[in-house]
Amino acid sequence: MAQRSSFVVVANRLPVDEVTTTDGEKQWRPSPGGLVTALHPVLAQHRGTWIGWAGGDGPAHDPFDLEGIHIHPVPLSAEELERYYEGQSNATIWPLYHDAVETPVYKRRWREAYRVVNHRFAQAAAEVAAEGATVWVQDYQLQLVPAMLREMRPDLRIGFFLHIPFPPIELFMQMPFRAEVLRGLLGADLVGFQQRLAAQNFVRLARHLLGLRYEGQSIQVDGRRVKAGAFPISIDTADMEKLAADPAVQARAKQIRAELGDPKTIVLGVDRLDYTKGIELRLKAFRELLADGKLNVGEAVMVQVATPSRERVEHYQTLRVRVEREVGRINGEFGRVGTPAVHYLHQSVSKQELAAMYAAADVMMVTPLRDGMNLVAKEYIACRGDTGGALVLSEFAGAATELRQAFLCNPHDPDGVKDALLRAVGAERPELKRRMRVMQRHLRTHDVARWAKSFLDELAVDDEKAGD
Ligand code: ADQ
Repeated sequence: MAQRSSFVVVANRLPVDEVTTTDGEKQWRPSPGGLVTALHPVLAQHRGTWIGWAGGDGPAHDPFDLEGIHIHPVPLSAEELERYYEGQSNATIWPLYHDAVETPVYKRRWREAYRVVNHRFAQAAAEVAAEGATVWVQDYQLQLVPAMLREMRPDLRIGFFLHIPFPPIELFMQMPFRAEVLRGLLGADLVGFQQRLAAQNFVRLARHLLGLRYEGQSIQVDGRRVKAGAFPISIDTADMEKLAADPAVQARAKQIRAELGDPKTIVLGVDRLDYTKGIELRLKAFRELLADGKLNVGEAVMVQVATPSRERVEHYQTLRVRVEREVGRINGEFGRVGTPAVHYLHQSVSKQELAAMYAAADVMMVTPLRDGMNLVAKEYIACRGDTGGALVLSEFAGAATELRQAFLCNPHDPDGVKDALLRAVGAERPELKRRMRVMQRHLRTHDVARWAKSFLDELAVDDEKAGD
């Protein structure tokens, strides 16, 4: 019989990776991420369980304990990976929820696989959750889980958090099994979003599509009350500040600048290679400023680190071709021997190297066309203990609601992006310091632990029992 937990996290991915040691033995290693850092104390305190996919398409692994967390793997077959994960999650829902900046693809067999896999996750949660337990379901891959789980286990307190945007009604209505997805989410007691606007989209959609009544952010469903709310996610600010202050990281930052030829301005981009992140438009802005003579090669250099992502999904393959063509074009036109205009890394880098890059960069460009939050923007701010550096930030990133002192821009307006970049490059030190300080103060109080706590506190409030 499975271990029963009073706190259960259900996410597509487990916070662990299976690695093969030098003597060929397989081992589990924690894969650190913001979510697990934030939830670890709660999980450890409640002998909590994390349900998720362990990577790969092999048979199910037995549950095990790692660093105080009970890990409960859910298997996916190769076909399910293609249909549920790459298909329905990343070629249908991901683009649709990001303003359809790429055209969403709708396929019946993907939806079917999504249902089957969501049911498997719900069943796993129903098995491991203790009587009256709290279950927190994460993100767009698992939107049907709350309703499925409620059906199996009406005694549970169920929360759901969406890490990506929730689209306006007109867009959501495109989706063939829209009502099923909405009902899936309404199985939760609390549905959390990154932004207030997303929560509003959700309650309005409930009325529009299912004729449900709502008051404020609270929807009436089958005699229950489902609350919606904004819970902007964040980073482990203290940890990031500490990492950036490490002398080895600071030394590496200096070394990076020297390796780049000691330019006046280092412009940095760090993203998953994803079409929502606005990598192309940022490269184009840089190219046009070089062409206009407003920036000069040698004085200004751009570094773009793009982590390989979802490489079997077609949208991502064509994006890679376009980005690499643009980098080649800029370097071909403006580079000199030994002095390229753009350094492009299609790789994942370590947290230390990332912190050193943030510390070295004079201008950080975060220019998504649409982004739930964007943690890169917050990480950059936390790494600027020297209060130097400038953040150019898209108004369409959730982070823009909080980081008002960034150089904000509309990523759909190329001249606006160029203008924000130039203002960031030209800003004087006292101005940069003023902006940076305000944002750093905000992030010190609004970190990822606060995010998790505020969601879980709200989830624990039972309005029906409170009798209002
Ligand atoms: P993502 O779309 O993955 O997350 P983001 O929030 O920027 O986007 O997080 C990316 C993370 O990956 C950051 O912690 C960053 O440091 C790391 N990373 C990026 N490139 C890297 C590289 N080359 N090497 C190593 N690490 C790299 C989704 C939503 C976001 C939301 C988060 C959390 O799309 O909007 O902020 O979830 O809710």
